[in-house]
Amino acid sequence: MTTTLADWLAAQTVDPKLASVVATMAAASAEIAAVLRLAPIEGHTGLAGHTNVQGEAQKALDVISNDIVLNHIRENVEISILVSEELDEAVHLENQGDFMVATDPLDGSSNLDVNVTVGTIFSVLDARKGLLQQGKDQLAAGYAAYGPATSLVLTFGASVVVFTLDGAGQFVLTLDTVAVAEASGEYAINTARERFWDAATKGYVAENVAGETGSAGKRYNMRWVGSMVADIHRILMRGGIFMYPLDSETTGKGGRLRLLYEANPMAMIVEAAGGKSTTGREGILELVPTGIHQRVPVILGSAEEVARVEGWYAKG
Ligand code: AHM
Ligand code: MG
Repeated sequence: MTTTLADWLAAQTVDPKLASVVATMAAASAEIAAVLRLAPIEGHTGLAGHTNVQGEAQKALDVISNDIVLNHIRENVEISILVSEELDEAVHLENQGDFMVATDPLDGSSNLDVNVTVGTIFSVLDARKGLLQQGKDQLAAGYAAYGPATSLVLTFGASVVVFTLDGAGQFVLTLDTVAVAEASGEYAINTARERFWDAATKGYVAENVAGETGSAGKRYNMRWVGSMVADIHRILMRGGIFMYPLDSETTGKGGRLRLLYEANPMAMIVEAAGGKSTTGREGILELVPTGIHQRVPVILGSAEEVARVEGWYAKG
C-alpha cells in the first residue's frame, strides 16, 4: 500500500504544527523540482546578475528557488522566521507562528548547468528560542535531492525516512528506515585542496589512498559530486564519509559550508541514521552559532570513518 507524505506525517507523534512546517518545505521542494526539470527550456539558466551575502554569484535558479520557498512559507501561519543562504538578513514574517526555517534553497547550484544533482536543505527550529540555536535543538531536518528521481529525506530526530516524488507531484514513502553503514570504503573530499589541508586531513586521506597496503588496511574509493546533497545522499544509502574540513584557505571564514542551513540539518539527519558528525574537534550539533551565515568545518558519515578522522585530530 502506498504511504504518502501526508499519511506518514499524520501518523507521527509530533506536534501537527511542526508536521505542517515539514509539509510546507516538501511542497516547496516539489515545485522547485518541477522548475528544475524544465529550466533549460524555460531559459532559467546562468547567473542572476548579483551576489549573495557570502559574496557568491547567484544563479537565476538560486533566486527562483528562494522565492518559491518564501512563497510557501508565507502561506503557513506556523512559520514566523526564515533564514536563507540567499537572503542577507533573517526574514521576520507577519505570521506569529512558533517555528523558524533555515534553508539553502538550492545547494550545489554550480552543478546546474551540467545537469548534475542539486538539492534543497532545511532545518526547523523553535522560533521563540532565537536565531542562533545549537543544532541539537533542531526539531526537524530534511533535504530534497533533485537527481534521476526527486528524493525527500526527513527526520524528526529519532529515525530517517525517504520519500520519492511521483508523477502527480506527491511524495510517496520509499524507504522507512535509513541506517548509515557503520563501516565504509568510500570517502568524499575535494582533493584539489590538498595543499591547504591540515595534518589530520592529510593523514586520514593518505591512509585511504594507501589502501590495503597502508595502516587503514583496506582499499578505498573516492567520490565527490560537488553537491553536498548528492554526496550525503550517497552516504545515507551506502555509507562513506563527507569532508569539508577547515583548511588554510578557509580558516579566516571558519570553513566552507554554512552551519545553520547546511551542516546542522545534515548532521541531524546523519546522526539520526546512526552516523556521526564533527568539525574534527567537536560535535557539529554542539556548536553555538555566532551568526546566521556562519561557516564551519564539516565531517560526517559512517561512524568508523568519522572516528578515524577524530583520531587524527586528537593527535595534534
Ligand atoms: P553552495 O551552497 O554555494 O552551492 O555551496 C555549497 C557546495 C556544496 O554543495 C558542496 O559540497 C561544496 O559547495 C563544493 O565545494 P567545492 O566547489 O570546493 O568542491
Ligand atoms: Mg549550499
